[in-house]
Amino acid sequence: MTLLEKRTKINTNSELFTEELANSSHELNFAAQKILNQERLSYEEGCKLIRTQEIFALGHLANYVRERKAYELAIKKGFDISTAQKRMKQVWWNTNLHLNPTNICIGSCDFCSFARKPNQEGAYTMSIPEAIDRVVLARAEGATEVHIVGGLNPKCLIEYYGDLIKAIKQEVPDIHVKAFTAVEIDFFQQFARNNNGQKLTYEEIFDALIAAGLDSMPGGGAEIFSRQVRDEMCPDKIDASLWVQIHQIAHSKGLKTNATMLAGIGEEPEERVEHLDILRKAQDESLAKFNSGFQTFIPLSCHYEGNDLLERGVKPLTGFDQLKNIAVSRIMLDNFDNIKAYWIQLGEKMAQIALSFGANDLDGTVKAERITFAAGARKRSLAENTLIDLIEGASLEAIERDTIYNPIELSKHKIANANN
Ligand code: V47
Repeated sequence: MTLLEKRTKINTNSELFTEELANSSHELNFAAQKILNQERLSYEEGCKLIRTQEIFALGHLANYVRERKAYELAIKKGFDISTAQKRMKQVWWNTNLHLNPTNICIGSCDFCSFARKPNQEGAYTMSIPEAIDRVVLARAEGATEVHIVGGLNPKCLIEYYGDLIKAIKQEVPDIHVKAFTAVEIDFFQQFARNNNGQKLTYEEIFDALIAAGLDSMPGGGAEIFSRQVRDEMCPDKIDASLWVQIHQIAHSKGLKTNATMLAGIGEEPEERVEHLDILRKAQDESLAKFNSGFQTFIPLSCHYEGNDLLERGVKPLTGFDQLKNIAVSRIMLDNFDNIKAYWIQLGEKMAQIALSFGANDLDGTVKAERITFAAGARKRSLAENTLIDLIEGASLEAIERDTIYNPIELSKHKIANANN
């Protein structure tokens, strides 16, 4: 019996298309064959995918991978076949608040329009009570997650953030705190000292933050791992190996984390595949060693207001590029359960189309996004019903989730609204 014959059939149109492609002379037949055989695509094969203009074929392949992943995850979790079949149609979203407590940053990332120097106009730092008010309000409106990231501000270190998280958990104990990029963790570590004046290790930083109430980590700060692009765009930023190391320390502590890739900052398409390859290896290691790992990959698209990247000749991503980034990441990252179409950066309509190109998550209501807004995004929040309509408009089923991908049947705020 060949591998192809042994494979569980999921009987969808995308599977049928993949089988036809595998048996054809189409330029992507190699990918279809490997996907059907559940074999991993190599870096070189990923490069062929990212360079293809065969967008429909790529989309079908990625959609098939998304469906099969959902099916297999459901079976692995002990659900029956009919539930697994339903899961193939489901797309996740959540009710979340983005909280950016400070935009003061000593970093110098050329693409960032959010950061301000301490005395620059528009520089801000929230007091803890001000930040708490925002979280309390968001919770009352149904948020189940607060996503906290900020600038590298020497006045906002582990003491400030430890107090902030503790206060959040005191006021709103049931909200999930997803906070701090690896870049911020590294920044805290540079300044943190114990009572004897000795530097804290990354492990100790995580222990302190987890004790304060940290629940998981977002995926920011990864940008593009390529050394050449980093040297040009964000030379001071931690490199790929330290970014990965910090996430793996988080995994060793049992935290789930996410991973991003910021495209459209002057990288070659092959450097995006290299980025995926690094993440795939890191995830293999984490899953083998720890009871945790990356949950979700989020391909980001650079925005250009307030930075000079376009003047410097950087080419913005096209719609094709954005869809290819979603599809190729879905195909290459075979050990990631979720691919997020971040509507803030893709726009609602492109994010909806991305759901047919391998994405299974739209992120959430977001409420008060500032980083992409500073760079020209025009919407920083979506109503729950709009998210649901986008998903249903793609003939998929919208499922509200918590941060660690448990479905939320009927959240408390909805019960409250229904009772009013
Ligand atoms: O780390 C900076 C990027 C990231 C720009 O983990 C820019 O669930 C576009 O990480 N244009 C923050 N992007 C966003 C982020 C994120 C978003 C949604 C979900 C999750 C998650 C994480 O935004 C930064 C940086 O890579 N960024 N400047 C810009 N001009």
